[in-house]
Amino acid sequence: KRGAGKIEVAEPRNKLPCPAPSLPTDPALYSGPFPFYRRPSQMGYFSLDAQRQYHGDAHALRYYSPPPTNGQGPNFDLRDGYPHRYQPRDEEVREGLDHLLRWLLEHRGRLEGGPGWLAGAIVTWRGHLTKLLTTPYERQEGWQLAASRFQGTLYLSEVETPAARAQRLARPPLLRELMYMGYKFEQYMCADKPGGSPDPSGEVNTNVAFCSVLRSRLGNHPLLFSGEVDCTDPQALSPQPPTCYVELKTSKEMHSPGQWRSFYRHKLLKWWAQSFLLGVPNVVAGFRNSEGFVCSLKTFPTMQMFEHVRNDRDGWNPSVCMNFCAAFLSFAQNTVVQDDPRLVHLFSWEPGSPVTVSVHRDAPHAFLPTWYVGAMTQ
Ligand code: 0WD
Ligand code: CA
Repeated sequence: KRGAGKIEVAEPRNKLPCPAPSLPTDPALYSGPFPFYRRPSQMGYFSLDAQRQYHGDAHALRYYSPPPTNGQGPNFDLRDGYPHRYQPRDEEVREGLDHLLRWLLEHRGRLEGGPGWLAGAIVTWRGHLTKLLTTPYERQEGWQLAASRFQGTLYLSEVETPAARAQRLARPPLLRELMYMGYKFEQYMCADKPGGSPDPSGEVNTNVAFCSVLRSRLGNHPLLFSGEVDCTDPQALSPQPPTCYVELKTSKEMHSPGQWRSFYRHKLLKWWAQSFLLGVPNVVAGFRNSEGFVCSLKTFPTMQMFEHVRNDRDGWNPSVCMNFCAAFLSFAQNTVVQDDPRLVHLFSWEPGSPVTVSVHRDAPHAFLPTWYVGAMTQ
């Protein structure tokens, strides 16, 4: 039996219309004790090359290579190479879960967890779970998650909202350059070989990615998810993935206590959610000045991020994030009852409202590809 969520869904009463089920997102409703979250273990990995082609290897994994700490700090020009040495990924291509499904297809015969483990699991991208974790505190951007049940497994795949699409198509030039600068920072901090040196003279190609595939469990929900990993630290004290992984971020230099407070309340929440889910122990931030140069670095241990908001009335709470995510997963498990890869329950959320559901069949919302469904049915 699937676990019942903490959230009461109104029961249909005789002769009264049945209200459509929905899930509230107010933080106050989710402030119980921290739920069980299994230490994520890596089940495998894959790489996407410069043409965004899948490879079942780790060739795209890069190695953490920070600048020497001899007196002066770094001086990374994040705008260097823009736009001439920039190959951005084609964002019109809707990949859905495809790369993760290919990995799953190729490894389904030798998954740990025993026979039937996959049938009880939820399969998704880490980035989708990050959005669920931050939902109780999000005031700007809504989301849509498409869900299908197939051979027992619940698959969750994000759908770009019309508002997000409009924003992307109208992305101001300065924001485009800012996106480039985040990837450029990775290039300054990573080498292609362990012990090697970064080479910032090359192109920045955002098709290239190394993705880790992990197993975990939130409450009674077994999880199989994949997330993009920036680099591994060859000198990590615990060399076993995911604890050797490092997440790289850039942020605006801060000059006042108010700016730090706002950074802890908003940015650190997103950084925590993303890295905690995958078990990445450290986030290394490069702080850029108004000219786009990184002149200082700071390491934020994932498990210490909450300390910056623990005593802040307007801060965030990891328990709220995880309890809401668990409640959403229960809500989704209880809503998507029919096992049918062509049936989609679309969960939609906008800030200030509860999560609502609509039901669809086939295009444009169905996302499990026929090559996957066919091969799994053999
Ligand atoms: O098709 C899409 N709209 C998306 C594709 C949305 C989100 C992710 N993806 C892809 C990513 O490219 C990646 O290959 O899915 C894969 C796994 O992503 P994830 O780890 O689950 O996603 P998330 O945690 O949101 O992002 C991790 C990194 C980002 O790092 P930062 O430091 O910015 O959080 O994946 C990259 C980015 O480097 N990334 C993307 N790269 C190219 N295009 C995109 C994107 N749309 N989104 C995230
Ligand atoms: Ca990053």
